Amino acid sequence: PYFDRQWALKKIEASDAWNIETGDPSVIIAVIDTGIDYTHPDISDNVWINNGEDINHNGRFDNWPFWLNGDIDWRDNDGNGFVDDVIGFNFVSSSPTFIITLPNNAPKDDNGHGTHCAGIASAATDNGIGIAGVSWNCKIMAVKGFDSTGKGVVADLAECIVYAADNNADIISMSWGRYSSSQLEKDALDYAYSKGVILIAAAGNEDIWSKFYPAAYENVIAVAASDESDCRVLLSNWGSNFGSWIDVAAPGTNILSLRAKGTDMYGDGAHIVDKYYYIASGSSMACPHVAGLAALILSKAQRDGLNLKPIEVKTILCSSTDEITSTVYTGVGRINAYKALQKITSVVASLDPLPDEKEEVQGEIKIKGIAEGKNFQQYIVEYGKGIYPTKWTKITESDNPKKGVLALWNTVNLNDGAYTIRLKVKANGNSYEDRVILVVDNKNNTFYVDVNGKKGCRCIQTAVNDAGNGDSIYVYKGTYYENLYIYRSINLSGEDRNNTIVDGNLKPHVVKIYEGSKVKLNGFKIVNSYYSNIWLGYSSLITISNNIIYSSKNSSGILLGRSSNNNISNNIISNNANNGIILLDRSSNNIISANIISNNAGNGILLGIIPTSPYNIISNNIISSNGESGILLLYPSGNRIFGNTIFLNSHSGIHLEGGVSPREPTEIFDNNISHNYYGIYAKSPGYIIYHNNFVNNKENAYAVWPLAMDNRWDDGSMGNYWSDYEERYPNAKENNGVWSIPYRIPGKIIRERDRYPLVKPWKG
Ligand SMILES: [Ca+2]
Ligand SMILES: [Ca+2]
Ligand SMILES: [Ca+2]
Ligand SMILES: [Ca+2]
Repeated sequence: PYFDRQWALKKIEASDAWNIETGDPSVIIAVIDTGIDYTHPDISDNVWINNGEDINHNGRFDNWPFWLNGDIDWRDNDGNGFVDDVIGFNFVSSSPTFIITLPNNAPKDDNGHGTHCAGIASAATDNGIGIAGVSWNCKIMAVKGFDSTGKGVVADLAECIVYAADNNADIISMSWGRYSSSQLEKDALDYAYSKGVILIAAAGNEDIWSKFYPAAYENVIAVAASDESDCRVLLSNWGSNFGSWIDVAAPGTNILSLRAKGTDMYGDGAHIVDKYYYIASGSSMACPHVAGLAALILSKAQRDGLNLKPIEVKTILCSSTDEITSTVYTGVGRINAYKALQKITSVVASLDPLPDEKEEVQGEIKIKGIAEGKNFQQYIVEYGKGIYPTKWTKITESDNPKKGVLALWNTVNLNDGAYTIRLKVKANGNSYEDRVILVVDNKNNTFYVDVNGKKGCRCIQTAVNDAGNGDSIYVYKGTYYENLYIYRSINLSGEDRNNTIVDGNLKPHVVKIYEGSKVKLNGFKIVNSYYSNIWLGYSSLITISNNIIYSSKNSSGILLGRSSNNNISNNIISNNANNGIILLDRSSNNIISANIISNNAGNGILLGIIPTSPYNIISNNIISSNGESGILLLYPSGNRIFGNTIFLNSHSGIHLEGGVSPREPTEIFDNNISHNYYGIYAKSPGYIIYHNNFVNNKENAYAVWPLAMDNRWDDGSMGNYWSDYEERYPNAKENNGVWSIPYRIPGKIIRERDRYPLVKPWKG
């Protein structure tokens, strides 16, 4: 009944595929996740049963004690080492409890994620109710490695993998991961792989190039998320990860599947459909589509008398895709079930990994891999320019199967840039393939980008993909609707910062520099991100200069996280929905100078939040008319803030917030601060503030009791200029350029005072 709402199944041509194969109950998909609601009417018939533990022999899991004729007897009846694992097992390390209870290891889904994924792969289908799974009859083994909050630890997950492999799972579906690899987890996966288990995992949703594990291990099929138009998912608030390590894409937006009883993954009630169903998005949902298809492939192969190895299943999956649209690599294409089921045979087309797009290659390259199979006819190795080539050039071909070096490829006389290598294996009258992408960089050169495609390529990201370390990109005037990902050391310049416009189309970021170094970005107008216009994460030695950074919808002009030793200068940063520039999470030793930062709805510059951002220099900026303060400092240590002109900000010129003494004082000097509500609003201790001119602010200074203390308001002999001094201390006498009576900072704290207030404004 819901089939019309399952766009993903139509996209992968599931109906035609089901005319060939609907899945055999002997094929088992282990879903390692938050468990499964095995009572859900749309999956209960497809839940794997461990017959040895089904002690009432009814083919169902009856999760109550044997004395009530259930399956629970607190014994390991089948001797596999696990008690009462009737449909799988709960590996979540249970927290110690003082109430002694008998263990119940049922992998119940208390989160909803696992049931949703299981339904996508193999909901009971054609039973007159609910949704269709990719496979109709294959069994789901419920292996719980994540708790109700979605947290899981590697040790538990490794146990989950080994359990699935030891209990005859054919496929393991893993809709989860993290950005670090683990030897323990890899060993578990290698063990499963050696037993012939097909391993499939989600690529992650952070819209970045970084490897996400377990998807990124070599023996695991990495699945990115695509949308209804067969584009890599890039929405306002998330995007599928990408990169040469991705194998295939599969549908991953607005996927209708099962809702585990009592759960609401997004917690907003809005994604629940008719009580038993749920709409969710992410590469988590893409992954079980591939797992379900792998189950169909195995089922059909079984009927054909074939026992396929994981690498053969992967070959079929990757050789039957439809084209995907993406400016960054998102796998060979989007899976197609119907095409896959027409290509079932025992063939391997597999290329070994080459240096990925973060590295570069030079000279002659050995292309290694495997080209073999039943009724083998021929293999061809070819290359094409770019990440989704339309033209291919043959490197070599052979009528003999081979394992090892398949071809030698000399890149010396090629133009530098990104290339795709494709291995085609012809066997059984069909064609099979694998691809790798790499970047050839034999020389330093400049790539040109032109919106009309006359003087260069049309798309900036294409040039970024082509550029090796040290290369340059020159972008002619025009408006480019792009979201750029920069990860090599390149010099990116626009022809004219008023008219070379990169418009982010309200997608997450316009320019994302993640784990980057020595990137130069200048001469652009960068507008219309959903989050920050420029995002620097874990990056250093980046120079951002002479740009206009304008109108981020929900966040800041420039956001730095964990990024140090960068230089941001001579930019105009205005009209952003939050801060002009924000430094977070140990971003240190950055220089922010000579920018104009105005009309942002939040603060001009925010240095913030524990862990603090130390040792930055903020100098010679013009910071005006921002909706909050000119500069907001939260717990900063050892920063230097000088030479700035700060005026007409709604709250304060400089706002010191956070009641903890810094390890090293931040110095604030030589600034001109005028026409703000507060010139300086001090709500924290330990600053040194001198040689500033506080002129005609509604309140030139205010110290908040009891947090502002031990601030020093002079350099030992000279303090600051306060335009309201004389009206407050009419009897003061001049004494060598300073007034004879200290300037007490307004507020309840008597000790906060400028001992040497200046008679005349300070002039640098
Ligand atoms: Ca039973
Ligand atoms: Ca057992
Ligand atoms: Ca038992
Ligand atoms: Ca180059």
